[in-house]
Amino acid sequence: MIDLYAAGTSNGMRARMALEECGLAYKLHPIALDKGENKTPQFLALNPNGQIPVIVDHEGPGGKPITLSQSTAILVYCAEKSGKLMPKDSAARAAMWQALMSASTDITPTIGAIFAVARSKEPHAATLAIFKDRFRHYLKVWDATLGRQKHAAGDAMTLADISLYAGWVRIKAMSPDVCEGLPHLERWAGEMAARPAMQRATKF
Ligand SMILES: N[C@@H](CCC(=O)N[C@@H](CS)C(=O)NCC(=O)O)C(=O)O
Repeated sequence: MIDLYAAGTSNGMRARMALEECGLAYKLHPIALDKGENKTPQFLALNPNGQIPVIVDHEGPGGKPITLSQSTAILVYCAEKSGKLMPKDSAARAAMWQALMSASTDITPTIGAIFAVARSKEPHAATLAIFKDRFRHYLKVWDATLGRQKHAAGDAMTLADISLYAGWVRIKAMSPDVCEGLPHLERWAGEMAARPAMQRATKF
């Protein structure tokens, strides 16, 4: 059994999506970020950064418990444990890493920047515009990619789809204006949304 500590943010959903899609048994422990539940001594013992998501796999490598933070590390851990969502073929695997990194290290931090500026006491319009433009550029490139192929990294569903979809769900809910006019992304997101594992993973 795996314990998952998470909230319904893109990073939290990303970890839960991986557990669900990989079919790994887990128990969700919701963490209320607005109440500071991520800053308690018990939580900081799991992740000194005080951030979700965190998993504790009581039957980790070698049968020993393992505690893991960083949503993308959790994605890779789930894929390796289950043998799912990471292509075996070297070229397909390289394509997966590229798409996964784009979703996790371009898309997700830009979402974080947009939310941080928008929620600040004195939101700076020009700074917000820079991050929204950057985000929009990434989405247009993803839209073109998904016009050529079924999934984020090619024909098969991989971890990259999970990472990208978690970001998409979050930004679509919070800032739908940035997501307009992207038909191929919408087609892909509709297919992702239809997956029962995704439906379970996005309900917090
Ligand atoms: N790079 C980390 C980022 C984790 C992160 O930023 N978590 C946010 C929620 S999405 C959080 O816990 N924020 C609360 C805080 O920093 O106080 C990951 O991918 O897991």
